[in-house]
Formats: sequence, C-alpha cells, structure tokens
Amino acid sequence: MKHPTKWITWSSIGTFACLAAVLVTTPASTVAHGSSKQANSDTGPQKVIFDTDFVVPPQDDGMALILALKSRELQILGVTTVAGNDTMQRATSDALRVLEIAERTDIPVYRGANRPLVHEKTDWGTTVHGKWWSDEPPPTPPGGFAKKQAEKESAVDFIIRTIEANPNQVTIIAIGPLTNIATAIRQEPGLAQKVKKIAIMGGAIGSLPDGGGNVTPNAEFNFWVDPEAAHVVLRSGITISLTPLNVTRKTHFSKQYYDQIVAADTPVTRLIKERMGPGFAANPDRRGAMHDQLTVGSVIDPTLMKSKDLYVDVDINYGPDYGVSVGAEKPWEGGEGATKISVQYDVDFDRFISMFVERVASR
Ligand SMILES: [Ca+2]
Repeated sequence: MKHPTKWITWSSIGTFACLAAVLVTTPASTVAHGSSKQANSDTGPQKVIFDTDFVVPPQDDGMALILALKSRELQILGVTTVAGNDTMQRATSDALRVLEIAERTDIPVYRGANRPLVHEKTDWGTTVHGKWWSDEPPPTPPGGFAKKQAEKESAVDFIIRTIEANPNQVTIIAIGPLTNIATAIRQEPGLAQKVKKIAIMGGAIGSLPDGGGNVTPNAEFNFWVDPEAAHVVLRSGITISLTPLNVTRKTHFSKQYYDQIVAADTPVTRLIKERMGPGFAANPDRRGAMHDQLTVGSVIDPTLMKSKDLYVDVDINYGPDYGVSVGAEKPWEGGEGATKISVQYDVDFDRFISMFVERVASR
C-alpha cells in the first residue's frame, strides 16, 4: 500500500479525526504549567532512549528526532525502532540515514519489533495509514542508505541493558507503538522499577476535549497498532507522561515555520527542504499536527505543558473499541488495573514552536 500522499505520513494521520467530531467536554481541574516532577536539573543532560516508528521528515518521528538531536538537555543513548507508521526495517534504515545526515552516527540504532504483540493484519488495516503489518523491503532513503548499519544487539536487549546499567536515570521517549517497551518490561524482572520515566505519544482521552481517535472513531494510531503493548506499559507502574491527541491537536506546522527553518541552510534543513518543499509549493496553506515533536518538547521543557493525573487504560478486547484509551479521575469497573499517569491536555504552543524552529534551524 502506498500512503495516499507523502503529506499524510508526516503527522501520523488526522483525517479520521477531522471526520469524527467526538468532542466530549468534561470540565478539567486545571493544573498549572510546570507541575511536572521532571524539571531539568543542573546535573547534566537527561539520558534518553528514543523508541520510534521512524520515517524521514516530514513524518513526525523524523522531525522529533531532529529536535532531540539539537537539544543539549537530552543525551540520546540509542535509537530503537519498531513497526508502526511503516515497517521496522524502514524505521531502521531511515533513522540511520537521518543520523548520518545530522552527523550524529555516534548514536547507535537497534532493530526492534517487526510486528505488534497480538494485533494481526486485516483487510481493513491495510487500507488505513501504516505499514506495521508488512515485510516489504525498505525504500532507499534520501541520498541512499547510510553507511553505518544497525547494531547486532536487539532493541529489547539494549533497553534492558541500558536501564540496568543506569537505574532510575533513563527516560524513554516512546513515539511509536509500545511493542519494544512492553516486551522489555515482560522480559526482565524488576525492570519497571528502574525506569525513571516514559514519555509516550499515544492515546486519545474521550473524557477530555478533542479526544476522538485518528485511526478508528476513538482509537489513536500508536495505541491501536499495539493495544496489548500499551496495556502492559500503562499498567507497569512506571512514571508516565502521556501526550495524547487531545494536546497534539493544539499544534500545527505550517509554511511560516518551514520558511524560517530552511532559511538556515544546513544538512538537516536541506533534507527538510527536499522533503517538504514540493508540498508547500503545491499548497502553501497546508498544516500538520506535531504529535511526536510535542512529546520530545515536553521532555525538554515540561513547563510547556498543562497536565493532570488520570487513571488511563487501553481496551484490548477485539471489537469496535480495540485500542481505545480511557482516562478517568477515579478507577472504574473493568479498568481496575489502571494506574494514574500524567496526561497532557494543553500546551503553550507559541513557546513550543519558537523552541522547535530555533533548534531545528541551528547548526
Ligand atoms: Ca511515531
């Protein structure tokens, strides 16, 4: 299956969400900006593992990695790939190529899960966004395949080894289906107690404004691709900050910001120009949500976000709500195993986009 347009791939789809006007507005008890416990310390950069269903920019994982690479607050220990937006093989080769373009081949890439834990390919699934179900070989990235190969160690073994070596010091930025993270948690006894935090782009919370799905009426793509993995991770007890569609829908990337970035003329901005220029030339008014970029931004500077603590669980029963995330202030029947996590519901977009543009354009 080809993506309908390159443009759609840059932001993990929003078409269904546009059609599904599911707006359930429960008054939210406001939590002030900066309520997170993750304020940056002066002790050095945050150690992070970057887990991603990567595709080169303009896809949102590609742009999110560039933001992370350009942020001194983060020390990326490794990139782990997973099937989602495209195949795991494409995630791997595209990530290697973007790191090469960005002259950051010091960062290792580890191949992760080629399939979700349980979710099988269906006739319907192949008609919507994503190639998580495919084994087709990866396309040649812009400028050719990277010289450097992926590491021999698996993504799951790398995650376990790294967390064990740095207990309570490593934040996992998880911006694809959660297959690798769930597998690591299931594999290694006590691992969950040693993870500092997981920042997840995923889910859509129907009890908060703008909580409709973007792949089925109520399911967000990352959680829907691997609902069972999301279920395991959300119930793991690990400190989680969730960036659901509710808040990523408050973001947009448009030509105004594109123009500012490509004016810088660096290897990275030339890639962005090559990949996004034709789209903006054809339609200068196009805009795309910045899903994964916002998760990275929230790790760099938690004060950008407003969050509230909710019990969040994911439906793993195969049916109309497969992969739907549910959030509530109190436990409910059927969701007894849900744990409380920090759910982002608002962002200071002006401050976020200023940071994003400045950093992506930096040398
Ligand atoms: Ca992603």
